[in-house]
Amino acid sequence: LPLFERLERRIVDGEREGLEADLLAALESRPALEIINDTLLAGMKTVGELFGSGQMQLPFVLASAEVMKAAVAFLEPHMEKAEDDQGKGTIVLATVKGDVHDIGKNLVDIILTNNGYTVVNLGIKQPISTILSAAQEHRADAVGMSGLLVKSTVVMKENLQEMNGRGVAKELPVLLGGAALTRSYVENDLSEVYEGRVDYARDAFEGLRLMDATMA
Ligand code: B1M
Repeated sequence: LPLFERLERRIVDGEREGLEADLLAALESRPALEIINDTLLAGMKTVGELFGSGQMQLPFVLASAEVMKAAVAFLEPHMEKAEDDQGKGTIVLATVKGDVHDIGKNLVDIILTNNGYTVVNLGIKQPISTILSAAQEHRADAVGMSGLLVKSTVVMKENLQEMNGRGVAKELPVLLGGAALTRSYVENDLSEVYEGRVDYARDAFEGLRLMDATMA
């Protein structure tokens, strides 16, 4: 297979051996971010489709996710950083309670960090109490929550209600993302619930644009 097709295939097949050599070769003709967006994420999309239609079993999905993570970790030092653009603000980022999916969240971390934000990445399965403690401790300017399961969309709603109850909504804008969310659910339903600002980001770049807008 040609290089980029082979790289995409590696994600689908969970094939780690020789990954770094292929990524190095890919970097000769494309920037790291483009490799992630156009090639690696295309592979993850196929994984999602195969899993969703019952053609791929969970251990293989896990293997694909591991290769994806290894590839992103390898590419990260090769990404462009906005050096003169530091100190734009602090965001606490987490995957919500009950949800282990973190590839998208970690991409958001990388994009925001490379563009001047301080990101406090709490990891997966984080209850709102932990998220809010971290926000307070780090004097965060915003909270970002990721979740890929349908039930995570309910958790996000409960989290926003909890934030209202604690009286922190006005000072903590919230950024939400993850495959189970829709723009209309966030912009209509959740905006009604939350007493502060809540935005939906389709991908990590929209997350960056929204953070820039929030901090402006
Ligand atoms: Co699971 N999984 N999974 N999974 N998994 C999904 C989400 C699923 C849609 C697959 C399917 O059925 N087609 C399905 C959910 C169905 C539903 O809820 N209705 C599902 C399921 C069912 C499950 C389990 C329940 C399976 C089981 O155990 N029987 C289980 C859940 C465990 C749990 O959470 N409690 C499970 C487990 C796993 C693995 C561990 C094997 C693995 C995750 C490994 C990991 O993350 N470390 C995994 C994977 C890999 C997937 C799919 C195939 C791929 C997810 C992914 O990484 N995509 C996924 C299929 C799919 O999403 N369609 C699936 C790439 C990633 C970059 O995309 O995270 O969406 P994503 O991020 C995007 C945007 O959404 C956005 O930016 C990114 C792009 O730039 N974004 C944000 C995300 N977060 C953001 C936050 C922001 C802003 C933007 O601001 C804060």
